[in-house]
Amino acid sequence: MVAVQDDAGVTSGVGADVETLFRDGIVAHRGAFPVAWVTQMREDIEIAFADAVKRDGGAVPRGPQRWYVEIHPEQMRGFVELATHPWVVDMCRTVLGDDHQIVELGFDIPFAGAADQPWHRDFPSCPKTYEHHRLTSLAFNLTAVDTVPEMGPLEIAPGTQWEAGNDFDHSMFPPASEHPRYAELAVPKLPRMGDVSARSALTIHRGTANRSPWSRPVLVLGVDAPGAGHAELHSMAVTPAYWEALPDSLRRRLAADVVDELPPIVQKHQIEGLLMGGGPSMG
Ligand SMILES: O=C(O)CCC(=O)C(=O)O
Repeated sequence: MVAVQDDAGVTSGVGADVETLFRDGIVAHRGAFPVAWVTQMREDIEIAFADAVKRDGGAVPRGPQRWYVEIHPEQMRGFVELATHPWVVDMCRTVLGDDHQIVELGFDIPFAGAADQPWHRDFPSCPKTYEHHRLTSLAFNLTAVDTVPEMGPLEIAPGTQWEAGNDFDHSMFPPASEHPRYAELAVPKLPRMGDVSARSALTIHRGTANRSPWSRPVLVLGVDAPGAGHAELHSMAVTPAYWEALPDSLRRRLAADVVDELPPIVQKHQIEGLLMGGGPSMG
């Protein structure tokens, strides 16, 4: 286990998890939230989805029967508990530094009939990561259901967060010739309600075909190290009263505009190669 020092000189309790994250590109923390809290999160996801899917650009297709929706913190009743959860805060501070910023809140929903996605990462890598093995952003995921294989779990190819990918289509989609290698590495993730994971969105991954009758909603909290630059892809906002009620420590970590009325979010972070269910390398 690595001993990780935070900026205050205190040894962090997440050293082993950080080590797993750096090795695999993903690490789970089981049972972080009560099931009742997750049930409420699911209700909020379903309300937000019903609203977003009616609006142009409200829900982005990520393949057949699969959508991504970005929301404002106020749309999720448990946002403060999530963003201030000690494991989440410790992982952010240890990996991204004290000045990290929460830049994105959203969710994926693969419904019954969702297909295998092409292997991909969510954005291009950068030399800091592939040359110096520094992670400049993290995605925290929380499943809204107990995942079973029929639901088409997220598959991840451990260790691939360090691949440069400069030859990938759009620097995000590895060539078809590499797919067997990722399939060989692939680990299906079967999280349960209450679990939270932290991953690098650069770790090559894909959602798989949902052959069950159930949807598999997954919340996403995106966090950047200073200068990582993902905030401009997102549009989080909060109302003045909500902002004032947040703990100081969270206000400092939240990249959100303070506005009188929350604007409906029109998605800016499209992954073009996933829109139709095939990556650029798949034609
Ligand atoms: O199915 C999942 O959990 C992840 C989906 C995904 O990777 C994406 O839409 O970019």
